[in-house]
Amino acid sequence: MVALLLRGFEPDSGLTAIANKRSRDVEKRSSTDLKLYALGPSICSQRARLIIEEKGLSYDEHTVDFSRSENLEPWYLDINPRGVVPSITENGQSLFDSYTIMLYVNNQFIGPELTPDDDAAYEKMIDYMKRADHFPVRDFAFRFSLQDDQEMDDADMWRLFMHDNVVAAREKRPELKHIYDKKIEDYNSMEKTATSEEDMAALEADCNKVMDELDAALGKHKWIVGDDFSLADISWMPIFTRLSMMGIPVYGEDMRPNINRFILQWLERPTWASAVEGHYMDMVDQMERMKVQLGKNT
Ligand SMILES: N[C@@H](CCC(=O)N[C@@H](CS)C(=O)NCC(=O)O)C(=O)O
Repeated sequence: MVALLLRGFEPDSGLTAIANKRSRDVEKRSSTDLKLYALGPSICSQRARLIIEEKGLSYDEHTVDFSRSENLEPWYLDINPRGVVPSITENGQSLFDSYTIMLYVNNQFIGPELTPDDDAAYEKMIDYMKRADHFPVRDFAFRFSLQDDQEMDDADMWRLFMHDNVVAAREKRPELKHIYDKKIEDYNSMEKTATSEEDMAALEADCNKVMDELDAALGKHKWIVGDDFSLADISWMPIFTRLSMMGIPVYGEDMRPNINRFILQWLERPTWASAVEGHYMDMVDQMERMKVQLGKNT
């Protein structure tokens, strides 16, 4: 029934073009029926939830149940043809990709302005957002999960589980093979990178370089591109914290102290509790179901 109701959304129907406009050139309005499709603490979901909440907008959230392959169902692929989170829908239109969602929500709606007016600062913000978007957190997560001496191997289980589910979906709906095949290819490439010493050393070097750059930027002003909070800050915070949670610390009192201060500033923002911390447990049931399916009952 839900599938029938949602069919007809037009993914990306011109909204990306609006997202890419400068905020000052877009007339602001209030939101009406904004809906977020997300998965708890996933980095990209955090970004989409954070922009909506930082703007002070009301919204409904639907937790996409990956453990039941909801992301692979036709109704969700109508909204997000990549079968990933996050996506937003409003008034019969949908938009995906956290980078685009952040720009769009900031541009469209009444609320605090989260992009700098100054052209040079704006370009810098876009550059930092794109680099955050391409940052290979997944590869670090899978690499970490492959180490023998750590217990939290959830990331690799997650990859295997997702892979199996896409294969099953492809058998069930061969007409969507073109979408499922791309996902299978993606999961396979992830495994290759995580098991290659060379690839991981290169990723680590890139990671250190960008972290040093961000620490230096934060040594000059309160937030990443200036003294005002911006979309660049929303883009990077989930990466800093996720790497730390995975045992790859990139900041601390004695290590990149400016990023450390940035995180302490973040903890003061009300959206930390509502859009980040409050969603850490959203995946517990899904992880349990995944372990049962993989025969790894705890
Ligand atoms: N560039 C996209 C990436 C979306 C993405 O990969 N989302 C992850 C969660 S952070 C996901 O849904 N992964 C599941 C999968 O790869 O099948 C964005 O920023 O929205």
